[in-house]
Amino acid sequence: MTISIICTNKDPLPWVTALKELDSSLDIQIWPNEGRKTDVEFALCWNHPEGVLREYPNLRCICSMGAGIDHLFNDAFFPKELPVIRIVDPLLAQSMFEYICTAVMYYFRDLDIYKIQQYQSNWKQQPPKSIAHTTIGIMGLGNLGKFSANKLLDFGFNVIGWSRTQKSINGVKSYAGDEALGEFLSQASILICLLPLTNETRGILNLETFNRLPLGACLVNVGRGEHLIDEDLITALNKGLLRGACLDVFREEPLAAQHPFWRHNKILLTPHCSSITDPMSVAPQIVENYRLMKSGQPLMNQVNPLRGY
Ligand code: NDP
Ligand code: OXD
Repeated sequence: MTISIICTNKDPLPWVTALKELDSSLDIQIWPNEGRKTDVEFALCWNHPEGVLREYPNLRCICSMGAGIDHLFNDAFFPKELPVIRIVDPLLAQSMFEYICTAVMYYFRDLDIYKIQQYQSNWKQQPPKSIAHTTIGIMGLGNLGKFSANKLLDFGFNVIGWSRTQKSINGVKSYAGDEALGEFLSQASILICLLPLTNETRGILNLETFNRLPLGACLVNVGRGEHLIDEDLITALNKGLLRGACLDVFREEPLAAQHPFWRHNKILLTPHCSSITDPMSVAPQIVENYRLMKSGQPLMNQVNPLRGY
């Protein structure tokens, strides 16, 4: 029985080390240099080449190396009959919160405005704001969104969240479903996208959405690049509908050198680094799932293929 690590833009070696440290008897191979493809029963994947998973006739389980699984379902030849599992990890949630908190504070303390003033040698104090009167709207109250919502609440922000189903999180007003989206958006002066990419959420960050936010709201997109309509963001920023956007994810990664986001003075961008899976932290859940698979027991963190997340 072999575990194959199939990834194109991640270094597989730290994953091999972390897994072997837990169980030195594991047979771990790295795509495309596995011995016999017929031995592979468990695939650990990140941006695998399209169709490659069809080369393993005895594959029994596919595990994402991150929280998101859209990179798997993007493959037109994905073996839909196999169970898919993903990463749910407290360190990933903490790291995502650190990024979101930094972005929120950047806008809350007007650092974007002071940066522009600095280039103009403009010594001007912005009016102070109250944390309790600043509303942070989080789209997606799952593993990552809920964690950040609770932490931002501890800072004193007014936190509201939007999800598919109603949530009960102490202190966080929950909005659910398409019919509640407008009411949710109308209050969010900083909007954070932590949704998974599905047919329902693709393109959700569009001009109509931006028009429903309070005038001059800020956007933080840490979900996926395809949540955002790029041209609509530029329009909203240029018209002043939005004050600024902090983007960590893009339709095409790495972002092409000629993309207008690089040079837009109201955009702060980072290279998909808001929360990077730590192999040491997640190796125990992967090994545990591998054992569960071998013994035919229910897997942890299994994705619902019908929902798409
Ligand atoms: P979860 O599956 O735990 O949570 C997803 C949340 O989104 C749930 O609350 C779900 O609602 C909600 N949701 C899904 N579809 C809809 C919809 N149509 N309308 C409203 N709400 C919806 O995911 P995680 O929190 O673990 O991760 C979220 C995403 O964050 C990942 O899929 C990935 O894209 C991104 N990510 C980005 C990283 C980065 O470095 N930039 C790192 C890690 C993750 P409900 O609870 O009701 O089902
Ligand atoms: C993830 C990611 O989904 O890194 O974990 O984007």
